[in-house]
Amino acid sequence: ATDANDDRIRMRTVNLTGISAKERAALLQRPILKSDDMIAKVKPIVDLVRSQGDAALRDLTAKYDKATLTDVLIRPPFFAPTAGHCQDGNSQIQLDNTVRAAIDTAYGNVTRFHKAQLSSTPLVVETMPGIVCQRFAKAISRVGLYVPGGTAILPSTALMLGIPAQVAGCREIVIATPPRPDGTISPEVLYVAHLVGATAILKAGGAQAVSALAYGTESVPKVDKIFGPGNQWVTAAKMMVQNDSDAMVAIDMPAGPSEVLVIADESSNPSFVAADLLSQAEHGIDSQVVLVGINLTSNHLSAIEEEVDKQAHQLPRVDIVRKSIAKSLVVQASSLKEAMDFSNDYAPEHLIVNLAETRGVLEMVENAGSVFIGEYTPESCGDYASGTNHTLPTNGFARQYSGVNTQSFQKHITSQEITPEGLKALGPTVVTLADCEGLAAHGNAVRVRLSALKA
Ligand code: HSO
Ligand code: ZN
Repeated sequence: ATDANDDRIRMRTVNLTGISAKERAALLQRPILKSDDMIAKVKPIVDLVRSQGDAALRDLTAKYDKATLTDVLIRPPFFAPTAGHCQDGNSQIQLDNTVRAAIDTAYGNVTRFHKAQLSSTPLVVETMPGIVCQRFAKAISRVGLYVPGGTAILPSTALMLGIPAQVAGCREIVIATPPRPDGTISPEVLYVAHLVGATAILKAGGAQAVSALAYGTESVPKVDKIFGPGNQWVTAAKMMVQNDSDAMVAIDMPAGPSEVLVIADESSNPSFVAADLLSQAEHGIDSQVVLVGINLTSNHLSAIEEEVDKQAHQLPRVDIVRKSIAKSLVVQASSLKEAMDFSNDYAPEHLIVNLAETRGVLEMVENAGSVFIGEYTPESCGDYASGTNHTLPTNGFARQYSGVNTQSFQKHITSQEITPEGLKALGPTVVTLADCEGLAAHGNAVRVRLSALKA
């Protein structure tokens, strides 16, 4: 029998005050990713693409994406500005005008924010008279951007990865994304590829795409760094190629399921809080959603829970939300400090601060991928169009990783130039340290010059 209550979509509630350290630690846990198992599963795929190249990509794309490809890789133009349609090889694909305008607005904001991050002027410091040290940034030459397919198409991810690559000045920008069953790429992704100046689109997803980017194939250029979120297969393949010295490839960060932590007090609008929780919960069944209430009355908490249940049932992705909300958590804190301590220990990918008084809160944030302040700042704005990047550290990695930014697409080179006077001043220090390490040749490189200067 199906009772109406059986279908209620509700969260688990825990009070922070008075719980044991062990119970608290358990609340901070994410489900463990069994990366060893996954690496064993992706290895044959990675190896196959490495040894068989395009032929393997074609077979795997037929198998997993049900698409028969003529070309595994397409080159620009991806958009014909005068005709106004997108282009995938010989196919012309229409893009909705409203969507195009929305992509343009997002592109403008995200570009403005990422241009401001460019470290274009070299850093020059005279550390001692005659000793000039410099640091300057150069773009990583060839980058691969993974844009997931699967349960949702994500042109926004193409923007979030493509814009910093373009701003940094990367020479080769390859977007990898699984094709649609007819073998084409969605017009939204084609249009973004055009805007960000992508030099190629690889029609493949999963571990096979990662392998092609890492090693290159007959048609796919090998890249220097691979970016982007993906499922467990993609993540495991990225970890694998990063550890293979033959591949000589870097990755952005270990990616896991999306997360949001919302801090709310009695002033919060229950429907806003519920909508924010659900917006992350709809990403996938493994999305992590946490609400930290500060002295919420049981009435207010019930109102939020009612809203979660009500809004969830109206969502097209209710089946996904049902599973992710079931694993989510409401934590009751008795002060802002207690709430912030919990959030900092959890290190969420997204932190939403929905409080009557938000002044000073940002300064209290120690660990978070990106922070959303005030009741009119939904995370969705950052996901799509406000300017910040949405490729952020998950799984507690906000403790040590930054989200993707312009500098993720650059490396810094240092240089120095020393005058004879500078060498006279610094040389003896270097000679002493070289002798102390027993590295006489190092010392000699200074000694021969100092003698020449004396002569
Ligand atoms: N919230 C996701 C990004 C995204 N949202 C893409 C919508 N589309 C990152 O955790
Ligand atoms: Zn999102």
